[in-house]
Amino acid sequence: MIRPYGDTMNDGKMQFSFTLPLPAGARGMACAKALLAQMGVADPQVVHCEAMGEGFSLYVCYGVVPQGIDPDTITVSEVETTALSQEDIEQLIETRLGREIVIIGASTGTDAHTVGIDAIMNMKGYAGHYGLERYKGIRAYNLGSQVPNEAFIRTAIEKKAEVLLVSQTVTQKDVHLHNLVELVELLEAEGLRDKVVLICGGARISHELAKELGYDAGFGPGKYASDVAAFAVQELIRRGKG
Ligand code: B12
Repeated sequence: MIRPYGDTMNDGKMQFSFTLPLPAGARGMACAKALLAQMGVADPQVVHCEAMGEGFSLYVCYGVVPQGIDPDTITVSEVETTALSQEDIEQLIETRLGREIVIIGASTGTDAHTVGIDAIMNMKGYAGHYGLERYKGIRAYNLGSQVPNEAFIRTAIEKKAEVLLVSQTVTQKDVHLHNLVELVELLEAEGLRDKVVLICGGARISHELAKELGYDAGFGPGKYASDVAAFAVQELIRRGKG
């Protein structure tokens, strides 16, 4: 069994951060503490309280949780693919597919966040990892943000895209789920779903969620162009698209 680590191994110390619909002050701090106690957190402490606009306040608290976890009892769903470098991927495209592959990507629906999809696609890349536009053998089209699902599919057909990348950042009221599911339904209606490699990504996207929604893979924080390209290229090879 393992427990969270704060000062000493397995001491169970955790940090909590949340907002309450109360002005910053003594009542808010007391409520934050009481809430943690109700959650079974021992020795709750409010270490930071800050106003967040009128009538709202942010809290950072510490406390000790009694629970532990056995990592061996937890199943994890991860993209199962061999990690490859940009050079390995380019070589694989040349030798196994023997042609350029077309990839389109966008932040779809009402989502205006572009940094995630840019990180994966833009030539200059992100955190030292070049984006797909830089890869030999990949023709990448980044359609930007707030692209309606219908327009996304239209462009995919026009460009003969084999790999579709969807970025979803906003999760308020599960808008990302509705939007991602709608795209799958539209692709199915067009008879295209099985003809493309469909990948989604974003801060709250896991591979498990992506599979549940009908995607081939999902990528979250800490993933880069090479992770996506390695999966896409190996998936095309697996499907005999060489
Ligand atoms: C910058 C930003 C904005 C900018 C966006 C500008 C732009 N051009 O992108 C602006 C100001 C426009 C904005 C607006 C809003 N935002 Co905003 N925004 C952020 C912020 C600060 C950073 C997001 C970001 O750029 N992250 C960096 C990138 C690199 O990370 P990433 O997206 O996770 O991408 C990585 C992976 O997830 C993955 N990935 C991402 N996409 C894809 C796609 C594929 C195919 C693959 C394979 C991988 C992949 O790869 C990337 C690299 O590893 C976050 C808070 C935060 N610190 O995260 C809030 C945040 C995302 N925003 C939020 C909100 C609520 C909004 C607004 C609704 C606010 C409002 N009330 O108006 C609006 C929504 C507008 C809209 N219609 O979409 C919330 C979302 C909360 C939620 N539960 O949904 C956040 C978390 C802030 C918060 N704590 O409340 N926002």
